[in-house]
Amino acid sequence: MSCRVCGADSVRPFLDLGTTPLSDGLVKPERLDQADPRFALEVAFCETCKVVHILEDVPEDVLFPEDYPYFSSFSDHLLAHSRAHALNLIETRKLDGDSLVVELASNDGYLLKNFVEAGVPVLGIDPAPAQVQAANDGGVRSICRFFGADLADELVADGMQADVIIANNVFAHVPDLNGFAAGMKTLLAPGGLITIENPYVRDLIDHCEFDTIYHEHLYYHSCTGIEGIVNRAGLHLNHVEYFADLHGGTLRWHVSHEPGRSPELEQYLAAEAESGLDTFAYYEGFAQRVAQLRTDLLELLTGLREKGHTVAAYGAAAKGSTMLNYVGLDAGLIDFVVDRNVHKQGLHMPGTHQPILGVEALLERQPDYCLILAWNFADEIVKQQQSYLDAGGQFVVPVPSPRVLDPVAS
Ligand code: DWN
Ligand code: ZN
Repeated sequence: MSCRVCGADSVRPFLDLGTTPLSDGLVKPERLDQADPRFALEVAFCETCKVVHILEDVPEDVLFPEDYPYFSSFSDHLLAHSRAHALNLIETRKLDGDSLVVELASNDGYLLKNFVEAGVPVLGIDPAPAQVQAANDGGVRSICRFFGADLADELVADGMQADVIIANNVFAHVPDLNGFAAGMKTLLAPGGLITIENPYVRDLIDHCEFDTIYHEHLYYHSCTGIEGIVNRAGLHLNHVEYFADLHGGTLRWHVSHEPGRSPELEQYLAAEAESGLDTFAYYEGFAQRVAQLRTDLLELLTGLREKGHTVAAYGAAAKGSTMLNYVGLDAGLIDFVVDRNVHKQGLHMPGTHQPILGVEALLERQPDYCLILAWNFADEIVKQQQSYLDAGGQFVVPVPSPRVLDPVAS
């Protein structure tokens, strides 16, 4: 089987999550009686370029349809993280009215708005129409396109070159990563900086975050893998930062036209070689651990139901769909899901079809237990839901191992 990144015939599957519905394919009420489209979801490791990726190719227009439901601005923590990044770039890169910041997968302008407020020209690029509309309505100049080598050539031909390119949570989503990286090389001005942010594959494996595997996420990245991809495009990986509290563990890679590795990056690369993250052995036992988590979570929730307790869930997250479908948490176990994103309310979870309600339903219906599907924001969510806890509700977190949160410690 040849690798989608480097073309080598050295791809070894290590986890099969079965045929699953698309994680952001939330179901409209009028379509509940129809079967949800399902696709194989199998993950593999390439022994040549060290990139972890899924084997199935779902067409981009199916993955990111007109009504793609994910809007970045529904997490305060993510907004704060993004603002800190923008303000740091403005200062360290000495950005001003003559600069240009381009964000690839800019969503609803959640991050670029910080540059606009500082008078720094921006361009957002995102394929989701509603998110691009929301960004433009908010004063963040955005275009509705998939980024790649062709669009980069168009932008440069129009006289654009970016002093900063930001690519957050998109380097996992792009089928043609090499073309995407080549486009970055073309678009980046001399002396410019690219920052790429994605969850760290080490944390996915170490903390059993298997639910972050879904069809939108074609790739699961390490420093070793990223360096190979950017080098292939004539770019250089220079530095890396780690954020433990974002999406279950996120790295921010710094890339430019110039070679040179920071001590932090040298440490990460050495640690990946030391731990064997760049070998198949690191991934071999993962499937068994995922199967064990499924057993444990099913036992925990079934046990609660058998005692007559009611159970709901918080966060109609893409990862939540993988969790519900792989573990088999159907509507008989989880009654409903609540979510702050108004674009998701009124729809149903893919495959298991629980209704997605506004967060107020948690207090109105006061389920005994609530499984946090958006566990990566558990702190933010629990803090908000003190009234639910005060009324006797309890939260369950599924990873790294299923457990009921101590209401007092929450
Ligand atoms: O790459 C991606 C990651 C970064 O974000 C995209 N494929 C889509 C998305 O994946 P996700 O849907 O798993 O992301 P979230 O942001 O973990 O989903 C959180 C869900 O929880 C959202 O639907 C919003 C909701 N939420 C909420 O209802 N109340 C979130 C917070 C913080 C809250 O307080
Ligand atoms: Zn490869």
